[in-house]
Amino acid sequence: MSIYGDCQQYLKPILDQVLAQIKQLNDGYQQRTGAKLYEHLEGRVKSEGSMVEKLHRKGYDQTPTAALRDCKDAIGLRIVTNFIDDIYTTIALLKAQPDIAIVKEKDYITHAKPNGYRSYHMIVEKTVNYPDVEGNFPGKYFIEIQLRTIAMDTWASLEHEMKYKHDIKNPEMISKELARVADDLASCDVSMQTIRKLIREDQ
Ligand code: 0O2
Repeated sequence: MSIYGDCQQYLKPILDQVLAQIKQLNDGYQQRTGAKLYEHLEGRVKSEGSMVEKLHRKGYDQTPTAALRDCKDAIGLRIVTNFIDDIYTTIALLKAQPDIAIVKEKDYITHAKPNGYRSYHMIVEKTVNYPDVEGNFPGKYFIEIQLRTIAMDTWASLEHEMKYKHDIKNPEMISKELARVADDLASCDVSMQTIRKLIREDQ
């Protein structure tokens, strides 16, 4: 029996639908402006094992309702952009989608985490032509969307890898260095955006 119960069968199709929807937004934007919204887009359904572990860690019941309603990242997307501006343009386009409601937003770009982590997180609720765990039809499913630049993504990947290495000799120094690099990368993101603005003003 899946931790997602009968809804397990719908998670991958919903992920595929939302990926296609965002690709379509990008196509439309590209046709209008000649520029792309994002560099790449990826998504996953949280594995059964990770969901069971997360429910345990958060003190939730081991039930499909807890996995799909208390935890809101069974379906997750990451949108990686070239420039900071593109993140906010993408957010505005997502907010205009009639089948997507915004549930929660966290702007770790304006307010970076103390360790240097930067990213924009959204929990959205998408209405779909499948039943949901509460028996509604059309159903509603939460999706976690993380938006970040390539620089932020590179940093987060390295930092994530570090978290699972327990044999690091000088963890404080490494954390300090990671935070310094996060600030340097953030400053590069701002410079790159300024350069793009200057190029566009010239044209
Ligand atoms: P995975 O395997 O990436 O899905 P939540 O834990 O989601 O219930 P919370 O604490 O509000 O709720 O989460 P938040 O702050 O929105 O962050 C959720 C996800 O963002 C994490 O997922 C990471 O993917 C990413 N993230 C947040 N903070 C950091 C950080 O400091 N470094 C890195 N590398 N990634 C971060 P999970 O839960 O780790 O699981």
